[in-house]
Amino acid sequence: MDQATSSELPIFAEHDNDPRALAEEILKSLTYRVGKDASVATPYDWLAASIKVVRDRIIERWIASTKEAYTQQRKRVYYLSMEFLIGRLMRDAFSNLGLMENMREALKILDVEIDVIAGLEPDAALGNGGLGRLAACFMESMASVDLPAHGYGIRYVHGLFRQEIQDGWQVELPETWLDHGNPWEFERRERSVEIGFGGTVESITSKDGRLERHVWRPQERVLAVAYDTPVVGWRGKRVNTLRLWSAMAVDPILLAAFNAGDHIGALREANQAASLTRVLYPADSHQAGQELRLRQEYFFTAASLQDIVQRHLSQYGDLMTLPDKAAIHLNDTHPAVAIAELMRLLMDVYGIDFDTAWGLTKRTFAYTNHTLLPEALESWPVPVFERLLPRHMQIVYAINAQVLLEARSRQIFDDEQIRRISLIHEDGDRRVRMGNLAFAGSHSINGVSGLHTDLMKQTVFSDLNRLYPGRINNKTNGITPRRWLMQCNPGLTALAREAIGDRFLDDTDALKELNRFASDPAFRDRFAAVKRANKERLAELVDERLSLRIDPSALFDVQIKRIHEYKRQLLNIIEAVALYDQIRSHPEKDWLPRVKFLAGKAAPSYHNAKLIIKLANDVARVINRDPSVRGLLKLVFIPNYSVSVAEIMVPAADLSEQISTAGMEASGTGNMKFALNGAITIGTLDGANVEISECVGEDNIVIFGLKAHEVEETRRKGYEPRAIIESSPELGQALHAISSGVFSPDDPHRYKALVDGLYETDWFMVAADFDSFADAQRRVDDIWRNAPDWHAKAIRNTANVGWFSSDRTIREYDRDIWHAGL
Ligand code: B1N
Repeated sequence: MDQATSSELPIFAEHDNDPRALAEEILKSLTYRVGKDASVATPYDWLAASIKVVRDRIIERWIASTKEAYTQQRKRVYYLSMEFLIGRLMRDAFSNLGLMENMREALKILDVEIDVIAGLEPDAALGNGGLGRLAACFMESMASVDLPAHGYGIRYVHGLFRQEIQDGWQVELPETWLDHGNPWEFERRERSVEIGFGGTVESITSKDGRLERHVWRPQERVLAVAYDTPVVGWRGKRVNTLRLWSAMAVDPILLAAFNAGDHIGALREANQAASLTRVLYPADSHQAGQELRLRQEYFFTAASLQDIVQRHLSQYGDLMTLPDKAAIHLNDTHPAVAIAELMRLLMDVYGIDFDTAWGLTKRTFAYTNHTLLPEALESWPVPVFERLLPRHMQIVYAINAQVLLEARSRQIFDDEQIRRISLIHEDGDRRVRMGNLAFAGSHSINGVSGLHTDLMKQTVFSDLNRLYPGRINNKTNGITPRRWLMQCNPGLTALAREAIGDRFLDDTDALKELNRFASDPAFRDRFAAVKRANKERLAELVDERLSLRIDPSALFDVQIKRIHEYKRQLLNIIEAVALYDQIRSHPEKDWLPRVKFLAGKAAPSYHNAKLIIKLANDVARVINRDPSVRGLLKLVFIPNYSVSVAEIMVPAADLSEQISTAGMEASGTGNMKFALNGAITIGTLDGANVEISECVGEDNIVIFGLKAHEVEETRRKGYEPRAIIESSPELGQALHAISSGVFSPDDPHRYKALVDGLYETDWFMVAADFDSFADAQRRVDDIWRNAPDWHAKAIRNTANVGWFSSDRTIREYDRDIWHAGL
């Protein structure tokens, strides 16, 4: 048998996992839990019935894991994140429990095709991009390495919008992932907690006039209801909990109003409360800024903290041991108000003095920074913060007083530096700086790649790093190899198992043993055949969705990620236009067939990002229809990019485009997924590309462009993109074609402002890197021309990126930050 047999994996003895027994169980589940007869069951019913069968096995382990953490008095990790981009869960559960092949057979007995029902499961898209997907990979890894952990977040009714492309433009439609119910979640009404907003703060003084306590009297209250989803680790070792909060009115209906005949009015408040968790903000790496967002942040943070404190007290009875038994991790600053909230609970509810509370808080919290982009650094206007969270505002001032006192007493900071350390930004409007709050209240602050962490120390946090040295550390991101190799690429997984055995399934570093096969022609052929099959599957998807035929033997060049100017999809498209020009002017040259794939969503309010999507579609329409290109170049924009789409595109890629302006992409994680699946990277020395290059070796990656310090220097000296464009005929011609309407004859000026922006400002240095990028692409062509060499390099990519497993990342977090005892 190709796949792991069930006997290799620890499955509960009381369950019979033989396909026949499973088939019977699915049928029973269909009857008694879905309430349908097989003769009328829809594919959705079969999906629900199958999930419930595997869910039973998960629940038992879930209970056992929870008990184990309790009885062993283990320290728990609490991962607070505004986003969890989990995707589909059924395949993950089958695969991690070693049930994949048996479930496939069981369903076959019932005349149900597993791939058909698996395709119906909605993607839980409760996140925008890398940050949310990282949280999902971490949840899976924490369970896999046997770390007791709880994820806390928001149960958005509408996850990230569905993208349609209409006439080449992005159109956003609401995502309705809960339409058919969600068999993975368990509502826990008994864990509901009340969350307050607004109101006033009362100072209670004792008879002798001493200030005793502050009491916050919120004006509004909303109920936070917990929904739990089990998270199964590899081989079902441990099952952890993802607890997502949903908002509900404290009073579902205002009886007085209802009885007075105002039936609609009686429901208004309930509707308002529930709207709090209705929708995910669709801005990636950009501060949303609206009050509703701050409400969401406080809502889920406060609910989670009440839950954590309550769990700790019921087990240990004393909050002095909180830092020994709980590590609370802030996934960026979105939950950073947690620091003020824990201080409030400790002081106002449990009567602990400020200094003791501050010590406990710092020992409990750790914070990960995910971006240095100024527009993404969160800060809230003091008036908004104060109105919504009056007590927290006082606490932030008290913390700030403490921090500034420490800074002044060090006598190494001038006034400007003190101003930068302050939690309150004071020029113009006064704002609460959430990054500074998170830094001050945490014992550990980490970046997500080596380069990013260095830049953090040199830029946004340089003063705080001098004040509190040693807090900043690096934890290079990772990806779960279960979803991003074993599940999405069963062909490559089977081939690797045959070649090097099963050790890599538990330890991705063992993939290194594949290195010796890079020079083995028979193995290369088989590796190439796996890639070919994956490319055929993607070609089918393109044909189905876009009615476009593409040749699976062409080089598949893939750039999939959020659309953002710093990620430079524009550089890629301009290069495609230049190549198109070249092919037409030199038809005699030995061009290689290439298909360029783009996919990704733009924030609905991000004008240039949406224009770049339109440009991609405009250019695609012209190139794909032009007979003079003879099919040598195709451009495909795949709509509605999602985790599930990535699971098909990543294994099918030959070339991975990681071309951000150096210094701007904190890490990237798509870069790791592609390399693991045997794509060669064309990229800048940005984020984790630097470390990928170190792991695979510079012969197995194509690096181009300015380095981070060069970008900095170029800007400092005064960057002049116009001069660069004028000295590069290829770039000049391509830009001229775009701005003069060659690709937009219906609206010739559509791209004029976009192109003018490149001549005048070009903040992301597209022009500066263009020639270097185009040269790098021709180097790619040269490697591609030599197929055995290409495949050898591709194999070396898979073999040498095992280090990017999120299991490794999580072990480092535990070793250096959480100390939960792995
Ligand atoms: O986090 C990923 C990194 O791999 C990416 O390089 C980084 O861009 C991404 C505000 C963000 N940084 N900041 C965000 C997301 C949503 C939001 O509302 C900021 N996302 C990243 C994982 O480390």
